[in-house]
Amino acid sequence: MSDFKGAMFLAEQIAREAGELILRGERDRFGERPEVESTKSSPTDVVTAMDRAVEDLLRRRLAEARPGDGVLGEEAGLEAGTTGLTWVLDPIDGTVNYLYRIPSYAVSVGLVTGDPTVPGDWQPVAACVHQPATGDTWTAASGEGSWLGDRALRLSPVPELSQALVGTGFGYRQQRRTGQARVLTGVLPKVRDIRRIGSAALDLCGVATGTLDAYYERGVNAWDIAAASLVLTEAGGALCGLRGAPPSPEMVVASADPLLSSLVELLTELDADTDPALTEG
Ligand code: LIP
Repeated sequence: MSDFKGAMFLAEQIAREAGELILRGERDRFGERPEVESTKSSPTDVVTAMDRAVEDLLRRRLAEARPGDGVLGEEAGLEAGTTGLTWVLDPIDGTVNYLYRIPSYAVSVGLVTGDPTVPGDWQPVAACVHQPATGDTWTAASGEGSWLGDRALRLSPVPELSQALVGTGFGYRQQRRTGQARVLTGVLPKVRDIRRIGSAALDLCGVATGTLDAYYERGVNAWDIAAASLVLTEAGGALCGLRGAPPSPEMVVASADPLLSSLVELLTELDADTDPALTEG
């Protein structure tokens, strides 16, 4: 077995264990909403106790299994390693869905080469995105393929822009959202429809699986996309930014050509990556 496939199986094992922890928490609360522990970039950008507990669990398991690797997690930041490989973790991608008990949230575990804090400098090599509420599990290993459960993924031919179902998302801050709403008014009349699923990882896995045709969003971080981007590229899709840039917090666009190029062209015309809220999350 290749090293990347071994890492993929580890990612799957710990993401599933994290999923069980989340579901146990749900059962123990008997349908009550989880408690918000703190907020980050805005009062609606929440952290729950479960975000922290899941990240702690993932970090513990990785320290046991692969002590030399670095770890970058949404909640606890970067711990540098010595192997040139870094695990990039989003313990619950789609935290607001989790808070409201909407099933569209996922545990995202990716392994990357390069520096995951620098857009364009990192490449995912192994990945698992696990959706605890449905049991869906996407896995991928570089050069080996991607899967939903045991079904190998391969993108179907993409429709033209006017027929495309496009996923997107919105940041947590008011100014960023004002810019995203402006861009949305330019995109919505040009596509079949828009979906706001609430988890960037599930959006990208949706494109890989064919439940979305494309996805774009401004303001996503490496932990939101590291694992799912490999699921998509191994299924034959691609991700990019605008104006030749790599995917970054400024913009991530995902699909396959020719739809990807059409959406990039439209978003570039709309200056979707250059509104004044550039640095806002
Ligand atoms: C969230 C995403 C969501 C996006 C938000 C945010 P979180 O991640 O995946 O789809 O629109 O901007 O980044 O905060 O739930 O981990």
